[in-house]
Amino acid sequence: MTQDAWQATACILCTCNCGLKVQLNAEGTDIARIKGDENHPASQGYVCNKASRISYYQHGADRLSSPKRRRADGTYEDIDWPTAIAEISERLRSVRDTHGGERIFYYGGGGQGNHLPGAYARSTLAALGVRWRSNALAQEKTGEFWVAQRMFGGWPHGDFEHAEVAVFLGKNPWQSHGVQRARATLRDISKDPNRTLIVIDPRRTETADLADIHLAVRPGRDAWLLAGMIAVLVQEDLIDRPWLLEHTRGAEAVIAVFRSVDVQRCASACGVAADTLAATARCIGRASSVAVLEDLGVQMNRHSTLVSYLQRLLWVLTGNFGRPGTHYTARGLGGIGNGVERGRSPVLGERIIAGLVPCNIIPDEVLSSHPNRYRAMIIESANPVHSLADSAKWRQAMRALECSVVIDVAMTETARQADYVLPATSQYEKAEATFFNFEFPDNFFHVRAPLFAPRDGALDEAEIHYRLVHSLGALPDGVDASLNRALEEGGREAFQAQVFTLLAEQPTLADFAPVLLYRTLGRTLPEGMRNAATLWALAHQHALGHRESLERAGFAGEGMALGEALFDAMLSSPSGMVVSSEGWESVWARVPGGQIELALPELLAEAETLPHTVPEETSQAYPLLLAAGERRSFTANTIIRDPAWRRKDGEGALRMHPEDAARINLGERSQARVISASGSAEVTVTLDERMYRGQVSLPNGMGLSYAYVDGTQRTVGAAPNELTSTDLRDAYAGTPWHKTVPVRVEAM
Ligand SMILES: Nc1nc2c(c(=O)[nH]1)N[C@H]1C(S)=C(S)[C@@H](COP(=O)(O)OP(=O)(O)OC[C@H]3O[C@@H](n4cnc5c(=O)[nH]c(N)nc54)[C@H](O)[C@@H]3O)O[C@H]1N2
Ligand SMILES: Nc1nc2c(c(=O)[nH]1)N[C@H]1C(S)=C(S)[C@@H](COP(=O)(O)OP(=O)(O)OC[C@H]3O[C@@H](n4cnc5c(=O)[nH]c(N)nc54)[C@H](O)[C@@H]3O)O[C@H]1N2
Ligand code: SF4
Ligand SMILES: [Mo]
Repeated sequence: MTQDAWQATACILCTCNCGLKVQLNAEGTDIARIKGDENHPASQGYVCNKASRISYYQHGADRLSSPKRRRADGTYEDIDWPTAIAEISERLRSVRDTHGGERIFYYGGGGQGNHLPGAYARSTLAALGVRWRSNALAQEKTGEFWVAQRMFGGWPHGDFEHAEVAVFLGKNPWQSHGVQRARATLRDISKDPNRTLIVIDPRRTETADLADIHLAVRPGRDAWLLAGMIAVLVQEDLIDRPWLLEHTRGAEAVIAVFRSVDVQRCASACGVAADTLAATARCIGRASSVAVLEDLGVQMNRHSTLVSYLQRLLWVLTGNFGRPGTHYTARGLGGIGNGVERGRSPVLGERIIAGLVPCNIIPDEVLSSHPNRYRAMIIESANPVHSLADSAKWRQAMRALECSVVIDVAMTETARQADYVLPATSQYEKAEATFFNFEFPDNFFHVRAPLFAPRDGALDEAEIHYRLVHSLGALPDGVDASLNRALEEGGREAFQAQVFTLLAEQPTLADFAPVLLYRTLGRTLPEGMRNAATLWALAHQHALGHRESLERAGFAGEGMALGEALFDAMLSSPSGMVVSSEGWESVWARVPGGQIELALPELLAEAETLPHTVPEETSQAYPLLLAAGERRSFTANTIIRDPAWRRKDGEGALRMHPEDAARINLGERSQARVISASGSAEVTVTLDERMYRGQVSLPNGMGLSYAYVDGTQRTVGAAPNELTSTDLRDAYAGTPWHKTVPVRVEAM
């Protein structure tokens, strides 16, 4: 490919994964030009201000290029791959043989732009008998998943492109996206006199600037606001009774509760005037279509699971599901959003939702003396020491493990606590894809080809997991040889037949399919695409289960040929493609029994008592509430480590209302100390009259220790989880209350 040709890829800085077109420099070592990809089926040429900065990810000075082993003094030495794989598999095997594979924990598996590591890890976990795992979804979305699963049998999303009324609850899409082409969509709604944009957020955000109605809810009190709004709908009979009768179960129980909820009490608890609250409820009740999106402002907050339930009642009671402009469940290739509850965690006995241990309890389940504690950990494509509550406790937990392994592209805060660090190729050096595809009626998928040659010393996750599984002796002899022979002699058709024969003989081989596909089929894929081999199984699964939606998307083929056609299209659609196309009837077909369950007893009971309880979130020692981890124009979790990528707010200032600041004699750019019950951090203050009085905020993803090329190591900004606590968490899902951490701020 000539250097001035435009190559397709994607932005990896948030879940939207907007399609990009890039031109490389003459040497092919860096991106020279970058623009949105018009051919991408979802983003359609859209990008935000962050996309042009992805080179900072690719060229980070602390990228890894050799496996590393920790020395007794906490420094690291480079070791070669064979040594690393042999030692790691030996030590993990020893934990498994002595204490059982269930004592080995797996964390991560993907970030905002890459979900293939987790797919390959399945083989390693099977080889070791790993049972317990988690990832970032269990510190934000599991409560929502649990509620949605029980109500809808899946995770509904809003049709914001067509909704008359759009509601953003604890969500600032102007900065954080979460819907495709967010800024364009927000502007469209805002400009249209027939549509209404409602933002519920203590802060007057950039999104709130565009809103018709901004409810500046008191921090942590959304449950009261929503309960009050539902009560208005019920008490003024703005609910859709005929629709409820046909499409839901349990409406009577819900109506009975909210008939007696005191709106006035709810209003005073949440700090929104009763008439404003009621007018907003009426706006929702009278609209022809409503779509709602909740996010961290409520998910990382008090009563988060209850709020996930109440916000759904608001739009289900008014009939806003299963038709254009309302809500749908999507038919994507991945399984994100399945909120089935199964079992309890092994030490503290907390609820397991979506197969994930609540993030907030992981370090306690390591540091415990309980015989079922986790004794080893594999962490891949995640930085939990920085991203999960209570970094100090996490560091302690990491060092208490008998063996810990981090697979990452960079030397992260988590890597610095691990026994072994394994370097992965970057997302622009291998085939990658994510499963964050929630669009409807057309759902897309995007397999990206690499832009650059792999960095010396780093390996694709597929290869890392293959080597681990092989070294653990978990692959039965002759299996890859028989698959390779089938491929050579009879192509894909013979390969399929051999896969079925093998699976019929040994069903447990399914767990090793990812690494086996990589080692066999992967060799036949175009240069650079081997890391995508495991998608072959997914393509066939999708084709077998959803032939009709695939055919509507334009695919054809009898029997197994349909899956092959899909897989081939995945590898040869550089801008992504539509993998399912459906009508609204399929949304209803996915709701169990065709009826939405409205009465979730424990949450309904809590809603009933809510107006009679008014909590105290602050105290004399900690009079302010910290929103620990706000999305700003230059934050992207910890994906980019070089602080130079930020065009503004370089040090991640503490935002504070001028009146709160004046009370403790702080001015613009004052240096201050934020102190919580768990820790403290030094910050630069910025005065922001958009803030709610009493709430201060720090951005997410700051406070990374960055190794500059000149050999110095510096940290810019405050790491939010030095201040958070594992104990401040939701009663149902264990998700953290990061938006309302009690703190005090002192001048320095
Ligand atoms: N720029 C950028 N975009 C990102 C990311 C990033 O790092 N940077 N990360 C991505 C990820 S992983 C995620 S999960 C999403 C998160 O996306 P968002 O949830 O939109 O992000 P936040 O800014 O953390 O929180 C949203 C809002 O919650 C508000 N809030 C604080 N307290 C309360 C409260 O008590 N009630 C209510 N109703 N609101 C409250 C804050 O003022 C804030 O505006 O963003 C994604 N997009
Ligand atoms: N206090 C507080 N804490 C928060 C938040 C908050 O708002 N407040 N936000 C939370 C949210 S919503 C989320 S989603 C989490 C995110 O936190 P994490 O799930 O820990 O994810 P990231 O910070 O995105 O880190 C991703 C890691 O993957 C590595 N990586 C990048 N590309 C590759 C690759 O190709 N292969 C491999 N193996 N590794 C790669 C990066 O170097 C980085 O270390 O943070 C959470 N933490
Ligand atoms: S950060 Fe911006 S450009 Fe990148 S995927 Fe998200 S919305 Fe798209
Ligand atoms: Mo997230």
